[in-house]
Amino acid sequence: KIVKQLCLGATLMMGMVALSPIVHAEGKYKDEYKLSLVVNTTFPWGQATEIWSNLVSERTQGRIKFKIYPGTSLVQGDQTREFPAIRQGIIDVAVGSTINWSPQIKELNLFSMPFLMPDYAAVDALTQGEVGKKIFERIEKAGVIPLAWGENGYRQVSNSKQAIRKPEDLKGLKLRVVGSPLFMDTFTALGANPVQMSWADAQPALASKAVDGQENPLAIYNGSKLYNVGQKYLTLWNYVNDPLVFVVNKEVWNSWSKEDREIVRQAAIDAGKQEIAIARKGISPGDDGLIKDIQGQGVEVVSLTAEEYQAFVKATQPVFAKWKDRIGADLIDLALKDIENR
Ligand code: X2X
Repeated sequence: KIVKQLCLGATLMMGMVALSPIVHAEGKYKDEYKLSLVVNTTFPWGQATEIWSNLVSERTQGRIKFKIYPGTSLVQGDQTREFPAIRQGIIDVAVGSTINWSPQIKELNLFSMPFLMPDYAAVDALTQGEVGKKIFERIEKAGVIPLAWGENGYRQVSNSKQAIRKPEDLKGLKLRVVGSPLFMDTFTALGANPVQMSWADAQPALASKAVDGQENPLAIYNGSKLYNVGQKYLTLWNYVNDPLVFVVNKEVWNSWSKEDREIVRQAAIDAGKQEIAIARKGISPGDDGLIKDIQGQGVEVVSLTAEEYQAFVKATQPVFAKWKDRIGADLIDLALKDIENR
C-alpha cells in the first residue's frame, strides 16, 4: 500500500512540474524585483522607472515585475550608497544618476565636469557614442549590468539671497551640493561655501534656511516647489548635466533567460528615449513653458550673456584640469573630440 501511495505521489509531482512554466521549475525568478529611485514617480526621472516597469511586465507577460522604492529608501536615503547596494543585491534594479554613482565609478564624474557639454547635441554625442560605451564597460567591470541612458538634466543654481550673474555673486553663499568631491571643488573655486548632503536632507535644510541655495534640474526645482522655501533667484547656466543609467544587478541578470534579458534591455532603451524627451520639455528657448511657470511663482530667472558665461568657464578651469587627470585624460580628450564633431 505504501509503495502504491509513493508512486501516486511521485506521479502527481511530475504532473505538477510538467504543468508549471519552466521559469518556476528552475526556481530562479523572484516574485518581484526591488527598483531603487532617488526622487518619486512625479518627476521625469521617476517616470523613467514607471515606463520601464510597465514595459517589462507587459512584454514578459508578468514573468518579471519591478517594485519601485522612491526616496532611495532601500539605502535609507543615502544616494551615495546606492551603487554598492546594487552590487550587493540589496537593490535588484535601478535608474540612477551618474552623480550618485561617481564615488564608486570615477569615470562617471565626466558628466559633472564644469561647462563640458554646451548643449543637448553634446550630451547625446557622449552618451550615445564611444564615451558612453566605455563608461558602460566600466560599470559592467564593477559588477553591475548597464542597459540604457536617460536624463536628469542640466543643473541650474538657485538661492534665497541674490541673483547670480557672475562668480562674485556666489561669494560666501552656503550651497547644498551632492555627495561628490568634484562639486565641492567647483563651488569652492567659484567662491561659494558648498556643503555636501543627501537630497533627503537638502529639502528640510533649504526650508529652515540652514543653507542658502542648491543646484538641480528645473524639473526637480519645480516639482519640489523650491520657490516656496525662499529659492527666489535661479540662474540658467547649464554648467553640468546628469544622465541617468538603467541597470540590473549581475546575479539577477544571469538568472533570467536570454529572451527575457533582451526584453528588459530593449524596454530600458525605449523608456530612456521617452524619458529624455519628457526631461527636455519646457526648458528651452521656443519651448519654455516650465520656465514661465517658475517665473509665475515670483522667481527671478537669470539667463547669462555669452560674456557672463565665459567668466564662469574661466573661474572653473583649474577644477577642470585637476579632474581631467583624476577621471582619465584619454576619456576626457575623447569626449572633447566627440563634442567638437557633434
Ligand atoms: O541629489 C540631487 O540633487 C539629485 C536628486 O539631483 C540627485 O540625485 C543627483
